[in-house]
Amino acid sequence: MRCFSHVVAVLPVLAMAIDAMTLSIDMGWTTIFDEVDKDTNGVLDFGEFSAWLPALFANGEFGQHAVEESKAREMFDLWAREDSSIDKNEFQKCWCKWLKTILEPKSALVVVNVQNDFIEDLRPGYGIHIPNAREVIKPINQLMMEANFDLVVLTQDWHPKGHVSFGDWPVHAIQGSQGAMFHPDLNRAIPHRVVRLGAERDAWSRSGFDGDLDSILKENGITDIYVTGLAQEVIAGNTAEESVKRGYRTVFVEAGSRGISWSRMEARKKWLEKRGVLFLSHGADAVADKVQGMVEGSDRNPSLAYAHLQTFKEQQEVVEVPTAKPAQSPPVQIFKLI
Ligand SMILES: [Ca+2]
Repeated sequence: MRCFSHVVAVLPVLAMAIDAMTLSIDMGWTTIFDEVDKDTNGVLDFGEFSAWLPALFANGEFGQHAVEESKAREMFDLWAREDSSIDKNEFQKCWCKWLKTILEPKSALVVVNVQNDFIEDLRPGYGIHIPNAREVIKPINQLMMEANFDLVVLTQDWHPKGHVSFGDWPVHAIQGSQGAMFHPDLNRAIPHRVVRLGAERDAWSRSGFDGDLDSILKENGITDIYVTGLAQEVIAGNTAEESVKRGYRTVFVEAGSRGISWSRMEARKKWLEKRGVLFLSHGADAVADKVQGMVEGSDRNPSLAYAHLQTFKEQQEVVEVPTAKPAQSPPVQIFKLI
């Protein structure tokens, strides 16, 4: 009862101090910890942690994303380790590895191969014509103009004659040819980087990461990647797969993508979703607005945060630390988060 009366005394202040509107990276982890620790006992229990999730996973200024209890529990357990509470050291780690990215992501738009040879029929027998591919240009231009990305990267297939892929695919994107150029309607007025793919005769261009995309993303401290472009189930899909595998929070923007085979696209989508890629299926008119909220950190999607958590789990190592008297004491296990 002593504890209860204490909570009642401080709750009105705490309730005002932390919500979706006020929560920001500028508060710092110690302030946030103190706000979430309602009973001021110096650790966060699951009740305190889950009560805070609606503010953390805000959907714009006034809404919130639903979080399944099992996933909330998984999020809590990873940082709490084995004692069912998160102390300050654990919360600091949670902050550095996970919360900072949720509150203030650094986002890159990766536009895959919006080139003439995938869209226009310039020369008989050349190019891989993707149905309705021209439709991707308008939403991609809107994304570039309206969502405030930290970085925009355009990938470009750039093959020499006799490229290794020409056995499996029609000849396309020959270096310097009109077919290899970006579509003339694609906006290139905003600052962007270009990553060329498959420029060596024997170099496959399976995904955007086969070029120097990864080093450009790392140079810019990118945490979140929005993949779009051509073709959905081939290089764009492979780029999303590689992105999530490398630990980036990965979003696939369907409005800016088209594919060759509907059934393969659907299968590819399901497969990528299982691996943590978040698909945005908003129409061309709504997608830039949606993405803008995510890029600026006011729309904080729990699916991305959950997928991000899975990469920590995969990286988690058990390090055996020898004790001073190994014969008498069992080794201490430290769970190390990379
Ligand atoms: Ca507490």
